[in-house]
Amino acid sequence: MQCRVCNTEIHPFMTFGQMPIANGFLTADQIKDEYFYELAPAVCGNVICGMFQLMEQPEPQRMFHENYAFHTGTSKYMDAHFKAWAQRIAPGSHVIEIGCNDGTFLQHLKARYCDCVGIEPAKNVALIAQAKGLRVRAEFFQEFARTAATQVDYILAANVMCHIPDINGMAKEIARLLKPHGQFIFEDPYLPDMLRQTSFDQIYDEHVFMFSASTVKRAFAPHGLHLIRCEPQPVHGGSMRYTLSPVNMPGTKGLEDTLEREAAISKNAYWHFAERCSERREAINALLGKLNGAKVVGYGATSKSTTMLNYCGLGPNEIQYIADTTPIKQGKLAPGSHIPIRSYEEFMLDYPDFAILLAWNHAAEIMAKEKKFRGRWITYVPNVGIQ
Ligand code: DWN
Ligand code: ZN
Repeated sequence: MQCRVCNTEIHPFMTFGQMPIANGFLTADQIKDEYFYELAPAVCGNVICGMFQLMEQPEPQRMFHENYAFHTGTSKYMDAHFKAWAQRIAPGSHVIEIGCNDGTFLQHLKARYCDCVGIEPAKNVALIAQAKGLRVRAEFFQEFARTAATQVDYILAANVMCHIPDINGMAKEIARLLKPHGQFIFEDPYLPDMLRQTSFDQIYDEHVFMFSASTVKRAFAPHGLHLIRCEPQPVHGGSMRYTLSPVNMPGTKGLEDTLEREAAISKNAYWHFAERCSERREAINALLGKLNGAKVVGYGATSKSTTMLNYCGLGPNEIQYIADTTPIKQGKLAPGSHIPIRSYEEFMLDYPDFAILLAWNHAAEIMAKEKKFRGRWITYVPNVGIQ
């Protein structure tokens, strides 16, 4: 297998085994046709690349389609995050948002009088955005770029760039569609945060890359997109926002410091991470094994939880159901583990003894609204424990 950025041969440093599509919530009659692939991460050994990536990623059409299960608007905190980001975009700018999902960010940009177009390949969420009166093209960015010619002030992407395997093709089109003083700003989960917290469940089919400032800098520079700023974000379990410019100017002090810290991460860090993943799996199983007879449910049917549940070999015997506020997930089964997904009301009406916090990245929002829950929370990131 060749590195998707530089073509160097890559090898996995660990495997999570066979995995289903992370957002492939399914009905009982679909179980027999459920699709699996091997989830195994690798780090490119080429020193001028070093990209963290999956060995294998299912075809995009298996992941992003008319039944895409993740809707950005399910988190009020994320809505506030996008509102704050929109405040930093110059009013009246011409903007393209790649992967706009249900239009949560676009709405805030529109409120800033920006002339925006969203590009979203998952047709169901694109329709939701269109119904809000937003201009959204229901297609992959590469399709859009084939005919697009107008240069814009900003190209924005949140939790999207790390999903797209053809990073060179994307960079080329983004560079072409930006005005000479335009900016390409995107954010994604941050690799050093994942290593630090052993948040191994950030690794799943959609996340074909896990970026750091160093790998972003090296991947985009050959296409004339220069990394000039990086800003840590507290969302999605630790993210980084990258600002790239067609103009090659000195990076900020924050960027220089970040690059220096990243340079200190040794190759052994990945072997140690792999060891900690298997320790974490044992600890999760040991903890659940001690709760015999108690009612244990999951909270938040996240994409991340697909990795955790399948890697740990958990199913309906260990976790009765997973409560989630997203209507399209309710009544279905979680991918691979086949744990039933139930509505949030079910959780509220009959509290369990234990709730395993699968949406751990939304802990602050969830704790603020779950003050009446008298059971105990089980966490597994950053540590396994009962809170
Ligand atoms: O990159 C991606 C990120 C942005 O979103 C995608 N690849 C897919 C998705 O990942 P995820 O599914 O791990 O995202 P979340 O935001 O951690 O998912 C939270 C889930 O929990 C949603 O299904 C909604 C649900 N939820 C809930 O039931 N009650 C969320 C909150 C905040 C709640 O209070
Ligand atoms: Zn490479």
